[in-house]
Amino acid sequence: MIEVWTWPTPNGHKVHIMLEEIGLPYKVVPVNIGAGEQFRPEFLAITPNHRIPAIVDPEGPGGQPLKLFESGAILIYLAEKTGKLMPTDLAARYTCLQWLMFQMGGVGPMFGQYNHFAAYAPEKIPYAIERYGNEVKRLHRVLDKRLGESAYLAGEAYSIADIATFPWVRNPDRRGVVLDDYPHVKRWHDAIAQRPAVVRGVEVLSENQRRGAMSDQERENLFGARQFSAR
Ligand SMILES: N[C@@H](CCC(=O)N[C@@H](CS)C(=O)NCC(=O)O)C(=O)O
Repeated sequence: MIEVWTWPTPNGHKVHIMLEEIGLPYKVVPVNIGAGEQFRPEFLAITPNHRIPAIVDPEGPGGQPLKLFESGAILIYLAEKTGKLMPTDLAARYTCLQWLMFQMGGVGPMFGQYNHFAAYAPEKIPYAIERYGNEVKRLHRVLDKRLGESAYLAGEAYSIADIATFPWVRNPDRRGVVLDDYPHVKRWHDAIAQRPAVVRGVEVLSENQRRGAMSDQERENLFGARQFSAR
C-alpha cells in the first residue's frame, strides 16, 4: 500500500485529494512539521528536502519500491500509474503540465511567502506584504482569465492541475482575497469543493490543523536555525 508522509497543509492536501480521487488505498504517516518531525532520519531518508508531502510506493515502476517527494512529481506519478486525471492527448497533456507548473512555481511559493510575511514574520515589513499581496492578486487574475475560457485549468476536464491549485485557493480570507472579485475562480472553486473525494481529502489529519497562534517551538522548527543547519 502507498505510504503518504504528510501533514494537513495545502501541499499535503494535493496528494490526499489525488489518492481519494483515484481510489488507491493509502496509509497516512503523519509528519508533524510544527513539532520538527520533518527532521527525523526516517523522513530524511525519503526526502533530503525535509518538506511534506512524500510518498513511498512499494509497487513502483518495474515492481520496485519508489520514494518520491515534490507534490507536483507525486501528482504526475499517480496520474501515470493509474491513467487518471491527466490527458493523454499530447497537446492537452502539456496544457495540463503547464498549469501544474504554474501552481508549483507561482501560486504555491508566492502565496506561501504572503502567508509568511502577513501572518508569521516577527516584524511587519510593509514592502514584503505589499509585494507578495500584489502577486497573490495578480495570480488570481491569471487564474480567472484562464477559467473564463475553460471549465478547468487544463481544459474541459478536471485534472491534476486543478488538484494542485485548489488547496491553495481555498480559505481565501487568509490571503485577504475575496473570491467574488474573481467570478470564474469562484465558480471553479465552488464546483471542486463539492467533489466527494475533495471533501474527504481535506479532512485527512484535519484534527491536527493548528488553531490559534504559533508557539515559539513551532516557530523555531519552521523558521529558525534548525531549518538551515547542515545535515
Ligand atoms: N515544493 C514542495 C513544497 C513542500 C512544502 O513547502 N511543504 C511544507 C508544508 S506545505 C513543509 O513541509 N514545511 C515544513 C518546513 O518548512 O519545515 C512541494 O510542493 O511538495
